[in-house]
Amino acid sequence: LRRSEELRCAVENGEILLHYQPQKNLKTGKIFGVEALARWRHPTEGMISPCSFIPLAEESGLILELGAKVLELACRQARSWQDAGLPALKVAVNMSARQFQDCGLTTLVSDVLAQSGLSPCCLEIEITESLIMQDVDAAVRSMTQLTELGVTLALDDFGTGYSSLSMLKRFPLSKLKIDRSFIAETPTHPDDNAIVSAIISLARTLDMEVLAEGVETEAQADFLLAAGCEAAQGYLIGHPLPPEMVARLLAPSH
Ligand code: G
Ligand code: G
Ligand code: MN
Ligand code: NA
Repeated sequence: LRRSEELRCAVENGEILLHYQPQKNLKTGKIFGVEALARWRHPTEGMISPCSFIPLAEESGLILELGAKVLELACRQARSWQDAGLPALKVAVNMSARQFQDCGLTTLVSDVLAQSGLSPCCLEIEITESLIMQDVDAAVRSMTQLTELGVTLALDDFGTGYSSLSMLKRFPLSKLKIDRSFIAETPTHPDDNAIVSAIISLARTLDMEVLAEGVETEAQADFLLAAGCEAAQGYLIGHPLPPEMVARLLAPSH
């Protein structure tokens, strides 16, 4: 069986599941969101990382079905946490270029929100710079349609791509996610400190939220707070977790 065929069956058979990485406000200590990260629970090979099957799904075109499945799982899970009485949180879903170029995307998102009963403001869609720079006008159109649904958009891995700063203004983005490669050497490396501080200022100037990825140490968290970035994601706050572990993290008794 070809690997892509195997992946197609995996999507149909429910072998794709999501782990959720918590996002925290460093100032208040509140968990305000989670990023959904796909996993393939292979019957014989165990848990397979998205780094190996997302590219395969993109090449084979299966990313549309896989992406729809991920969206559905994430929205249903977020709604189910709410129904269980847990504090409201936003769920962030990663999107590939192929999904973003699909003219049925807005309808899909709208349908999944309606079917899951999740409020649009509880869904964030993460896109990358390379994705939106492929066709700027088309990206602006798709992004505008999504924001009209009430969904918010975050720019993932910010700083690693090539979008010009003037371009950023054209996109209806709510949030910049600072790539973890810049966070890794803070606060010991002055160049990285300067880059991170500049991104935080840029976000403020453009009236956007900013979140630091890959936060692993207290020293990094302290640096970020001092630099004006309150939102963080990374191993210091939590690893990607199965849904039941997220519920435990969120429960008021925790
Ligand atoms: O946990 P981590 O190894 O979980 O994720 C690796 C990469 O896979 C990340 O860059 C993330 O953006 C990507 N990824 C994870 N889940 C999805 C998904 O559902 N769709 C897409 N397009 N990318 C994903
Ligand atoms: O979409 P994105 O590329 O940002 O996906 C997040 C990826 O980063 C996942 O592979 C996740 O497991 C990984 N990750 C999350 N937090 C940390 C962290 O604190 N340190 C490192 N090195 N990787 C992280
Ligand atoms: Mn992401
Ligand atoms: Na990222």
